[in-house]
Amino acid sequence: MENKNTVNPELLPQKLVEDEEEFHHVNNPVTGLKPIVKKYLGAPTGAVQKGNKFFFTDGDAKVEVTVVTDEIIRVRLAPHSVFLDEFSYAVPKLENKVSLFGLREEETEYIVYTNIVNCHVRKKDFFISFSDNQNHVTSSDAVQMHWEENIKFGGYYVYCTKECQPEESFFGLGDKATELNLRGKRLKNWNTDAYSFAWNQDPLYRAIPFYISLNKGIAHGIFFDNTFRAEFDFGAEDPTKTSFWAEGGELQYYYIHGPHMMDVVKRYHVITGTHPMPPMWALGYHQCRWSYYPESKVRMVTKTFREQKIPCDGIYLDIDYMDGYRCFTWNRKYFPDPKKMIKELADQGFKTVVIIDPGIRVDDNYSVFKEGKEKKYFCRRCDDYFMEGHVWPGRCQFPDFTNPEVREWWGGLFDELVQLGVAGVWNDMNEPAVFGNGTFPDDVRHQYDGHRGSHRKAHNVYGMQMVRATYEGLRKLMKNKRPFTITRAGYSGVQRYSSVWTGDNVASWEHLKLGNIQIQRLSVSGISFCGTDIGGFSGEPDGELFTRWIQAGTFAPFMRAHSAGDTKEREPWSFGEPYTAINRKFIELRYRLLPYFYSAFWEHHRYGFPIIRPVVLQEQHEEGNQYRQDEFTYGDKMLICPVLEPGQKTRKVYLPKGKWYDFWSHELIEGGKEIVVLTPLDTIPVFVKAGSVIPEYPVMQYVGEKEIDEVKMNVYFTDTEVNSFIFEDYGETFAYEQDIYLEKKFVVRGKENKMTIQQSMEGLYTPRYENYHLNIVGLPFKPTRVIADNNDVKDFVISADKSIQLKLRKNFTQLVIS
Ligand code: MIG
Repeated sequence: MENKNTVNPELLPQKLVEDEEEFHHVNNPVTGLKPIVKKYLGAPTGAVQKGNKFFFTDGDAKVEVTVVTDEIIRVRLAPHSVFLDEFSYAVPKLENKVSLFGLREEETEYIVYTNIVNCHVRKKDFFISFSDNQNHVTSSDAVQMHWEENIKFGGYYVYCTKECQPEESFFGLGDKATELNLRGKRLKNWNTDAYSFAWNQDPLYRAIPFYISLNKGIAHGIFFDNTFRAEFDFGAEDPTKTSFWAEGGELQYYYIHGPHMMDVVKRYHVITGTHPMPPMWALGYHQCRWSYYPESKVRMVTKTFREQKIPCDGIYLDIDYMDGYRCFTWNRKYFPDPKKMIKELADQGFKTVVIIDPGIRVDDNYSVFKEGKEKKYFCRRCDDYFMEGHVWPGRCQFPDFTNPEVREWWGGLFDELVQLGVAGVWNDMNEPAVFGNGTFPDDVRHQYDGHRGSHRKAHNVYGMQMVRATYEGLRKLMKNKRPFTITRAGYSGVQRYSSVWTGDNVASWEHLKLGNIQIQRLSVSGISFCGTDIGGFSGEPDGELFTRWIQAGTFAPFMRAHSAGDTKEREPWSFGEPYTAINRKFIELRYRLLPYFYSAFWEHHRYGFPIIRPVVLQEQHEEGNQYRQDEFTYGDKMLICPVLEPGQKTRKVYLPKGKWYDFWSHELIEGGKEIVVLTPLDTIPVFVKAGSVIPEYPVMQYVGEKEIDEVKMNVYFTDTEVNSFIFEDYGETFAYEQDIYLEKKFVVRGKENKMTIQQSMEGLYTPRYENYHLNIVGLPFKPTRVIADNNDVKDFVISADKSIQLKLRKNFTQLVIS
């Protein structure tokens, strides 16, 4: 909390600028009239520094400017000088890593500066703007920060309005169901169960109040850390203005400097965190359906995977595994011996993931309810009644996951499931969703980690705190094993606890296209570990749509097929040939590329890179890229362009500048342009950047099926120099937190008659395998000599497709081919 003594007593009170403009939201509930006016900041009267915080006042309202890092500055507004508690679920700890900062007063403005950015506070009118160290202005207020008193609930509606430039584009905000570029849209943040959502439907299940602006090739980000109902307007109401506002809480935002979009995204991760490493199996294929029951059905499905030789790691139990939908119980009629079943599934390589809902059935004979009731863990209304609502189990009460004690309790409830061998937990309905009313009424109270509030404040974080409780509980119970969690609802920072799926989509081509945008958007919004229900949750895909979805899903960080229970069978073999064979080929490809995907995950976890990246993130300076939304890269080496239309025989693909290899044919193509690619049903456009080293595993039916005795390294010739990074570790423990892992770096250099590959490694992990199988693609000359660390390699083979095959010790440091 901010200390009152920081206000310079010499700062003279200034008159507030009041506007006669009428209040738009609700009438004054007492008088029924509209007398409430918007209040704007008056002119600042001076500046006071306290550590890395700078305070400005107009005599009544106060503004705090915090230097967070060299590139991140936070702004807060207190309408009558009293700031709210400094507490955020999104930002667990505000790191202060600034090399240099200070305050400068000039004739017309105050400037809070770091080495990299300046925050300008204009003396005339309290407009706030940001610039880089070349004095290039990146973001400016279009009006002063303003607010309105909220008579009904107390506090203020808070508003910030910035200039919107003619060519400015906007990205981020989580998984909005619309074009990737948000220019011209107005969008709302209020977590909503949006069954069968439509294109442009808003809001959806998650609230991620972070956006990236791109103006003339220069990017910055704004993270509006406010959990109340909030809206963003990107030039919709007025093309010259970008605004964001909320129905309560504090006007508090982080300005995140670029100029590269990638830097903005990475810096957003610095504030809100990244996904922990998942168990490697979680990057495999997951099969889900509402519902696989009874046990015989589960066994039939899993058996068929193995018979059909279609790889699969995750098998899901939806709500019917429970007894009357009571969380943490089993329906013994359907599943008489869950321990035995889960064990036998595990022996065949299947990890069992079970669903959990927040609604707890009101039933005094049910231990979870009894305990929650006794310990007062359930949410209550303003007059102390319990928050009751109907969900699957019937009449329910709901744990207050914003109470740390409740989270601890909830986490512990997974003990039995963990003992039974459950490997992952799927957190559903946590917007929270309630039949009838949709969600909780606003007056429900929450403990909010000691910063009490109503549901207006807690709604958007409820789901995140539920999955946090789940994750933290599992983490304790599973000892050193990595838990796997999936959630539907979330708020900024939810990535620290869970993967995310996009909710109840529809089996339509439009949804395939939309899902492809949603996962790109989630990725740049901090939530890299995401995917859509492959095939579409409701409705019936035909074989073609399902196969196109499997192909796209192969390159989604989270790959799960799911469907509603009232639809036809929906497994990869359900549509017959040729679909089954193509689905198999792509799921196998997913398993072949696992070490590459796993490395990209590490780059996310450790360094804050998004796993998949829209083209505009690679090439923000290229005109036109701000509208591309079909193609994306996975990591920085592979470019994917899913087929999103029925009957499509060819499609256009944009390749960023540089040289690319067609993944299937190895044809070398110069990028920086659109090309037309053949798209028969058994393929989608995939390209590999020249110079890449892409690690590959043999096809396995599940992670850990075989001991890997050789890793294939696919090396793509380049005539320049390209670095590749590969990450390896045990794949299922937290040993990586003790630095037990291996980071490998490959440097590939080429000339017309020579190619060298250098390898260096750092880390404490030693993989079990001894050798690489090198597959060198695109060599422009016929090699005569291959030298590995000064030794002649004799047994290399030139294949019919001119690629070079050779075996090499995994610790080689240099390979020269001439
Ligand atoms: O009210 O558990 O989005 O994936 O299969 C529906 C049943 C509840 C919604 C989820 C969906 C899940 C379904 N659930």
